[in-house]
Amino acid sequence: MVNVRKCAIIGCGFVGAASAFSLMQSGLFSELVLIDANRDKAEGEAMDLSHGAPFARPIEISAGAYDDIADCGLIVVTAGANQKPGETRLDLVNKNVGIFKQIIPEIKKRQCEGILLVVSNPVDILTYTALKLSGFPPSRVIGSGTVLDTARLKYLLGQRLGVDSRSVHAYIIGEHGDSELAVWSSANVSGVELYRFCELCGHFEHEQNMQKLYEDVRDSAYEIIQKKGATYYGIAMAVRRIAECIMRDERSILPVSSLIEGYYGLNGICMGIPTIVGSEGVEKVVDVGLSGDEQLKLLKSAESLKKVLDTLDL
Ligand code: 6V0
Repeated sequence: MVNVRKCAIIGCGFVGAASAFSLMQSGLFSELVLIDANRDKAEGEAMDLSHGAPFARPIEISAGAYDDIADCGLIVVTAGANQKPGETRLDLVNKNVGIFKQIIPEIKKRQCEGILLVVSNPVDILTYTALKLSGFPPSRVIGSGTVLDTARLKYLLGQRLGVDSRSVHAYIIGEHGDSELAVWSSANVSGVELYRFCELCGHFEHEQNMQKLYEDVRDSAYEIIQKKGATYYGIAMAVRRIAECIMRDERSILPVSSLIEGYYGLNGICMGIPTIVGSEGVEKVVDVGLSGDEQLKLLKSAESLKKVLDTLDL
């Protein structure tokens, strides 16, 4: 039996703890179980968060073990090494696939019927790893994909154009990493084609400006890591948003990472593509319409992921 009001977070470092904090405030769950290889860390975070419970909706937060996840509606995996200054996400692959080889079989053993949300990096490779090792159906294995990158893009565009970032509709898709791409061809501000809206705001050098924005989005994690050592608040908000879509069966479209089959000829990889997300997890991958150039960039992004997947023994 799945308890949709119960969530487990595996990995209680910066990202796990910040995600627990955002989920606690979301009111989506009445039970939050924190699991970490370092039990003290999980216990400390559970205590600290619990002391905020009187300011939130009723919620029980505890440090737990794998047996506690059997009935969880959502299992969020944030365990694993993070990037150090100068490291790419793909540099983390061997370390974190090794960690997933410990964690995912433990989840599989509990025959859990909830949804698995992978956040650890490289998130697309680890979503695929979790899918293979868990035996879960593809709809129940979701990676955070380019949800955070897309939020960064919306934020920067909103700032530049002086509009609420929620009125900006644009996606970053592909690998959550260096080969990701911006889908400018369908980008718009509440229905007004993006470049036209830019012109209304007095911005005309579209190609140059959009390239700079894209690079700022792509490289923002490097900059944050350089300045403060890790990124965690933005992703914690993204985790909350994905959890909301699932637990409330919102069927919102988010660029999560999931198994891609037959999308612009791509098969057998996981990466961030706009997807309808609801109570069953991945409901449908959506073709937002890509220009020829965007299709080429997507294929390149997929190739770089495929190359890494081919080196793994799953
Ligand atoms: P961190 O602060 O080092 O925390 C990692 C935690 O994982 C630690 O508490 C470890 O004890 C724990 N851990 C390690 N091995 C295991 C194991 N076998 N079982 C249980 N727990 C274990 O890292 P941080 O929290 O900063 O980052 C976690 C992961 O999130 C990294 O891979 C980041 O790269 C990734 N991020 C993903 C983002 C995304 O958009 N998907 C964004 C930011 C970070």
